[in-house]
Amino acid sequence: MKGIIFRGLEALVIEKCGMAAWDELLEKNAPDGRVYISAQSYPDEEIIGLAQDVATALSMTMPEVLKAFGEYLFGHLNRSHPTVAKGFNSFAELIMGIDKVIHVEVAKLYHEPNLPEIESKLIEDGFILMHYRSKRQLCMCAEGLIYGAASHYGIDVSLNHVECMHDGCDKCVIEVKYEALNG
Ligand code: MNH
Ligand code: ZN
Repeated sequence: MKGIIFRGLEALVIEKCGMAAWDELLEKNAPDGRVYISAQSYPDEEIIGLAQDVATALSMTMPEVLKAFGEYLFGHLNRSHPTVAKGFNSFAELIMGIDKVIHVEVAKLYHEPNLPEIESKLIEDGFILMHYRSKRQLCMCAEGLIYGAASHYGIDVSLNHVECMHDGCDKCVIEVKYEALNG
């Protein structure tokens, strides 16, 4: 996982719980002297460990933490790469462009990123069906990112996770229903 994702979690934890809390989490879950550099890769287990301890500290479940993190992460990614989302005029366009536009750009900017496969299909105005596949199984993070995108465009969204890799399915299927304000 790229450092930029860890930096997002770091910013969220520091904002909500303070610097001391983050230092403690880091000490427990990362090698001594760890500093996350956005473009560098770090073990996936490290972010899972950090998120797990955030969950324990806040009496939240792991899916709840990943979802809250994903929501925050959208703004974080957007601040780091302000031109990427500017290319989309609506929430729906952005969601339709995750795999073929956003993550294609990401693959140009980062060396060997580990990205999920995301297929979005516009079923009708206000309804997108999303397929998510990744060996990291961060589908709750994807849900959070979708909520973050919705709040960026000021629209209402409701998600229905109808199939999940965590239940043994080969992919996650997420129904994305959004308030159609001109698409
Ligand atoms: Mn994107 C990783 C989904 C928007 C840049 N992205 C991930 C992951 C998910 C994801 C889930 C975690 C890896 C995995 O599941 O295997 N991303 C989304 C969704 C949206 C999205 C659902 C919009 C909604 N992502 C964006 C935007 C940017 C971006 C906007 C940047 C401008 N994403 C990234 C980067 C990674 C990532 C960078 C990290 C890749 C890596 O760790 O190697
Ligand atoms: Zn899932």
